[in-house]
Amino acid sequence: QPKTPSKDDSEFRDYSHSEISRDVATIKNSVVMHLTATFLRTPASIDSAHAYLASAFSVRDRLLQRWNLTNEYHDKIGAKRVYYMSLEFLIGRTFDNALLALGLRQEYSKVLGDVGFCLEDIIDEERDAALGNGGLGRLAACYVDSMACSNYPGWGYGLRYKYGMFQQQILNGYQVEAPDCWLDSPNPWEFPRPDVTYPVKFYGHLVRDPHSEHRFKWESNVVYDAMAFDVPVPGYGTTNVGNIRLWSCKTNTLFDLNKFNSGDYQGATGGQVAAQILTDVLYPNDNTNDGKELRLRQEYLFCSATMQDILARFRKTNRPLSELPDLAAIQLNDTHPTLGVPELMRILIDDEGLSWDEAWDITTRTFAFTNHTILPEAMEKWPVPMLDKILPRHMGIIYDINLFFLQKVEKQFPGDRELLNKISIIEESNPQQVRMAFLACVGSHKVNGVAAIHSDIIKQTIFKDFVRIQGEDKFINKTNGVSPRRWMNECNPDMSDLITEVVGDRSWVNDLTKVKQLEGKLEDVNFRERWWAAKQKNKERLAEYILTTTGIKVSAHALFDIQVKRIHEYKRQLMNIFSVIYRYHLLKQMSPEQREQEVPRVVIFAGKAASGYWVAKQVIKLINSVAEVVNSDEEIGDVLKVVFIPDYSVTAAEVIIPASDISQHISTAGTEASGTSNMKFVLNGGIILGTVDGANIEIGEEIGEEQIFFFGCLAHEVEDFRHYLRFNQPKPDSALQTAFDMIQRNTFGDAQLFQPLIDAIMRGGDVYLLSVDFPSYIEAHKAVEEAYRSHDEWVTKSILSVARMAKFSSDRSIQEYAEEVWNIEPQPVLNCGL
Ligand code: RUG
Repeated sequence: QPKTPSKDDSEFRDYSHSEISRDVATIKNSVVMHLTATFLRTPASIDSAHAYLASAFSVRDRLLQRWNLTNEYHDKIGAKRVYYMSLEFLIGRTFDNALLALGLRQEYSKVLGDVGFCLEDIIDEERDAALGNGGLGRLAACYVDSMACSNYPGWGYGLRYKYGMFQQQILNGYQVEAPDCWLDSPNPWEFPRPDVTYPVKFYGHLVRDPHSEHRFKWESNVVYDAMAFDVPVPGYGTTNVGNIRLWSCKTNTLFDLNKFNSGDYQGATGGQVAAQILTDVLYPNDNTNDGKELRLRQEYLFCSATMQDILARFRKTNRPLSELPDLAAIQLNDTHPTLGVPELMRILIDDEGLSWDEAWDITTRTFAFTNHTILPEAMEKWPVPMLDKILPRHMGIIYDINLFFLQKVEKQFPGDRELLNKISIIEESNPQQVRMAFLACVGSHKVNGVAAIHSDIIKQTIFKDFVRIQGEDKFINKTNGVSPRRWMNECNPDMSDLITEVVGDRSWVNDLTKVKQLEGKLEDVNFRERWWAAKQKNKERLAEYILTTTGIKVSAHALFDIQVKRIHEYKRQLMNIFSVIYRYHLLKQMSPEQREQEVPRVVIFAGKAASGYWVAKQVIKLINSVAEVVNSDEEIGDVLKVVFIPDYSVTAAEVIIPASDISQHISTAGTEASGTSNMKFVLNGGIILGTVDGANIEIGEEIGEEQIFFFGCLAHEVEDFRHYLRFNQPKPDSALQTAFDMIQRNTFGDAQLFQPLIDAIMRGGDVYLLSVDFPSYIEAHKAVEEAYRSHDEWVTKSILSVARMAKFSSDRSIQEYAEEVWNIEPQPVLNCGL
């Protein structure tokens, strides 16, 4: 047991509360100190990798001091905290973000410049923390950023995967996956907390408590230790620093010395290997659930450690457990952390001795749930036998939750057996399955979708009966948002400087409503030119990036037409590449003089396909095959270029997004819950070509529909089209037919490779309605071209769009969650007087 000081701690406290000096000399001193004392280098043997590490550690010192202060303060005032539980945090890089947040960019630039380094090169030494697949994980990272910047006491909870999102290489046009060993070099942005470790049990058997109907003792000798790593989240322009606590499976206690001593060396480490694998790998699935046992065990390790940690913090307040919801709000980011519900019930009943009703009341007042999709393949369901084997106590609790819920519904709607079947948490399939979305819904006091259309759809589909049973008020909308810090100020410095000039200072970074002032600059010719020049510079930066990553030379004067996101059938990259093929066909029909008149275009794709998703991988191959033919066609030259940028990541996005003229968000209506890159593109002065889906709709409402190129069928029409196509052959228009014909004539290599993609449309019912939307898609492309020709019209659209995008700051989303779901208040640490 560690000892506490016997004297007053003020002696140390004074030192810990005075800010570390921020002048260049002190910074230089601390960089050199880390270089020598942390990394055993001398200034004579410094390289850019160590310059980065030493600088990052010196910035970290400044952050950790504030981090401590923030947590100490929030503890002291007994602030209610929100805990954002997410199996994914797609953080990206932290160094530049932290420098900007602390206002120390210039100082570090000077310190590094003094030894001949350029800050931008040093920033490039950092590896992304890619602990997420796409939108869902990046949203979680934006949300903790907003909590910190808006001074909300909030923590993220997640897993510290040893291997993050895989690295994508393109070989012979195909995606090849390589492990992302991001922890191979020291990570300045995590802080190991061996003192914060919890045991997590698996398997075993139950012993009923003779004195209580609901209480059990769960006995098992399969116990793993989850150890915390804290990742500080810098708040821009505030002393508050947020935290993401990531769990890693600790293995050293599992080393079997007896086996080792008897010569069984493999057996000695067997337990360690089994434990280690739990937090080794991020499942690379976006919008799919592949039902693997290891994933279930990951989810439980995460939930159990998190619940134990939240309760440990709560216990320190000495308040009764019934007050937990007054000090803690837990948000479930999708169904992945839903086991937190039965885990909290288990602890409250079995360990704390509460009655079922007391425990259920606390649990449902604490949890809230965000749904991010209605795609059937993404819906998490766990086979009852699997859950029962791995987590026997939780299976029992889930049965009871279901039983009491169904009993209540039976009272409300007597005799409606069909209703009970439909809403039961246990699906009567063979084997039975636990429907995690229903468990999350029943265990939470609020359920939200992530854009207005999506929140409406879930109320009409998966949660329709729950709305009837539990009331309209429980089901709300919280439209997603993105952080203006990363997605404007950091990634687009020139545009940000222009906005700062108009606003008068950089305060818009924390209050995006101020960008409205840009509207006053619409008629200012000089401003418009500078706006365009900033975009042009971003395009040149991307052209350079394309050259280094793909070897393809593109003209920065062409229209940059970008679709970057996970490769998925519903996102319809296939429709995009079909339209590129058709464009290529048209260009080939033209005379050189006619081609001269065309708007030159670079069509840019990037995105990863889940490793087991064959169709998505064939789409990547098709894009690369088309690129190869088009890019080497001398007749076509710069009029059309096609690029697939490998290994899409947060850092790549920061280069790609600011450079767009047009970006495509073209999911079949009703399938993309929200989308968040659509927001990022518009916030960087790009125009959207999109369907009437997800957040595109609200973006259109905010910035004016004239600023968006909408096309395609509407969500309410989709079912009828699908129904028709189930029984009738699609009728591709001549443009789509032309694209099919070109593929089938082996224009892009062996047609056999791509025939299944065409078959999915022509014989597979065209589930994503490519044949339905293609004609209006081609028309929309023509409208884009016309608008782009009129330079003035385009610049107006671009400025107006940014000016009207305030709603899509994640600060707005977080404020809404704080007020309507979490009931928490901002608690700025500044002048806290600790
Ligand atoms: O597909 C959705 C996006 O539409 C959304 O913007 C994002 C954040 O809300 O979440 C994505 N998502 C949904 N990723 N995985 C899922 C289902 O697990």
